Amino acid sequence: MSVMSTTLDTDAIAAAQAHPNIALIKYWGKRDVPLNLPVVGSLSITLDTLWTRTSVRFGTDLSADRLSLNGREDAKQLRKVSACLDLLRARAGTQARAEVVSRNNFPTGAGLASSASGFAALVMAADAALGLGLPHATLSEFARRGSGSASRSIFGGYVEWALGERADGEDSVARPILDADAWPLRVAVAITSTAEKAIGSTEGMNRTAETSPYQRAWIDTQEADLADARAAIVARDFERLADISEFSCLKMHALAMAAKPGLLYWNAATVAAMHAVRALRASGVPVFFTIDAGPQVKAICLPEAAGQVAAALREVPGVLSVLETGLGGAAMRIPVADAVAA
Ligand code: 2P0
Repeated sequence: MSVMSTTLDTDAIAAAQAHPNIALIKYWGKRDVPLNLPVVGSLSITLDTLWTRTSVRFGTDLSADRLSLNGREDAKQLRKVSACLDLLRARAGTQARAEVVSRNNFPTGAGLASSASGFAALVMAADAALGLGLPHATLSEFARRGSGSASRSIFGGYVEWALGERADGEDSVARPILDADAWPLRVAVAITSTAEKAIGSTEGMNRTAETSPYQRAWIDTQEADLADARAAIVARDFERLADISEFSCLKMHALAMAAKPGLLYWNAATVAAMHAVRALRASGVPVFFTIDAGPQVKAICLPEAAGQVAAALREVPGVLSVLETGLGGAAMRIPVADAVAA
């Protein structure tokens, strides 16, 4: 591999946008914690209305990396951001520090996967700023190092993150399996709390792996779930995707609840919203739920049911608000002005 010169243009700056994704077949558990290598493959949908926009400027005038997240310096996330940028700096043969400005148009840290869109936008912007032009598979690998689910937000529509076999993780990357336009499902996100979650995903996964008696069964049954979901997506079989997605969601939460001490990401409104979705489906509405490491309920439905699903969720006691979105595209470069605009 050729190593580029260590001198940078003074305007080594670029920006990118990425969307959060929601796993239908869940990622939970790491076989390698520093590399974020999963114990299972996973499958997700990328959203459209929600985004992270990030600009990255590499400058020889900077003595340390800096991160502004939603208008505030963020020291907590900086270490992970620096480690992720190091991967791109190594490819570019530069030591230059970076100034990162990032913002989300949705609540951070409340189970809406801001780390997924965040690290996907970061690596795409840094790749452009350094003029690397790395393949999307490599961007997915680097985004995964920041946060596992970020590997999937490099791509749009329906996306699968492969388990991989290699110890270095080069084959544990995501790939698109169907475009959003080919099956434009809709998503209603019922927000039941805007508080930061008490137990982060990494800690939750590690505790689960160490203490849950269901860990082995979780690993052993995932491949069949992935195959089922893939087949449902290829056939545009909503009922089949609904069944396997709710199964994977409840199985992941059962696994985590059986950790010591048990992880309970739901509140009363979460459970009420799950029942509301089940009642809708029982009455013939094409909708199912999924829930991640937080209390929000994501209801996925066919387009014609979107209005009814959102209205029903708004009626659920304890639901604070409902975000409506469709499926979105891949992470992409955007003008720097668009990333930093107020
Ligand atoms: C997922 N979640 O597949 C699963 C389902 C939450 C529940 O990926 O430790 O923020 O950074 O790799 O990606 C959230 O975990 O965790 C997640 P790290 P990440 O979407």
